[in-house]
Amino acid sequence: MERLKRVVAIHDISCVGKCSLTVALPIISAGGIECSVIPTAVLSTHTGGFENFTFRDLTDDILPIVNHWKSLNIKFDSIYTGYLGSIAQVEIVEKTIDELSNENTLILVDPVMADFGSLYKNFNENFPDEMLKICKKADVITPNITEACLLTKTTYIRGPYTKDYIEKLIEKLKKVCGKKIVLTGVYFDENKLGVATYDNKTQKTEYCFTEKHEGIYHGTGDIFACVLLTALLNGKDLETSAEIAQIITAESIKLTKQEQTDVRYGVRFESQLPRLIELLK
Ligand code: PXL
Repeated sequence: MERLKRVVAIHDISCVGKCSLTVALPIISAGGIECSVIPTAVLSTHTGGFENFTFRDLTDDILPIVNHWKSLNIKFDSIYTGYLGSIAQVEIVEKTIDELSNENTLILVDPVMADFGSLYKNFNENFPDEMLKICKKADVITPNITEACLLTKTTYIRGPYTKDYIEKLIEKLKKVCGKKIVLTGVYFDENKLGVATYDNKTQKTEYCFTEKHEGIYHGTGDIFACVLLTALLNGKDLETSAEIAQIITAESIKLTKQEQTDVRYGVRFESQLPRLIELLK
């Protein structure tokens, strides 16, 4: 039997709202990969669209968890970071990556901090510079356009985008961080939405699009990154992994749109898990 691969997902746990660890655990497990976790904070809900959410910071628990694991000699095939609650926490996660990785560890950093041109609630303007430091340690980064602009100090513009704008943004990202880049939220017209991938192995930029659905859907960046990582760990190349992630994310959005529920509660990814398993074969 093949050895079971193990990821450590370092994110908050938003108890309701289907993002961060509540999507990482089911998706990564469905993909046949063990998902260990370091919860960075516990929130009653995510911070997008809800008021009065609780926020329990767990920064002080991170290094003791890492030290305990080191005493047990636990090894990880991959480290996956997402939403981090403060600059101090990013510094500790940077140390965690150093402690838990070796040359074979696949490090995926999703620089979760902003969308639609603005930083999320709770972050200040110095946060992107700190996030850049862990992006520099990553093998794969998955910024959306706003995050890519913040990491590269580029002026954000709303789409539709031109190929020239997207490829210049990728050029800038290549210079500052990330060996493999998956830029999300790319669209050249109002019908199709997708991603641009840059693979340092092939040195090629490729695009992958699906049908575009109007609206803001929470947690979709996390779903995308979890599927991408799972596909990469199942041996798929970057382009194929991005394509699988784009399909699963877009289909989850489509189902949510059909259901017409309150979108703050996240998208319907659950029924896509069998399809994910199929696509990973
Ligand atoms: O989906 C990203 C995310 C994760 N965690 C928390 C968030 C968000 C986005 O708003 O607020 C707490």
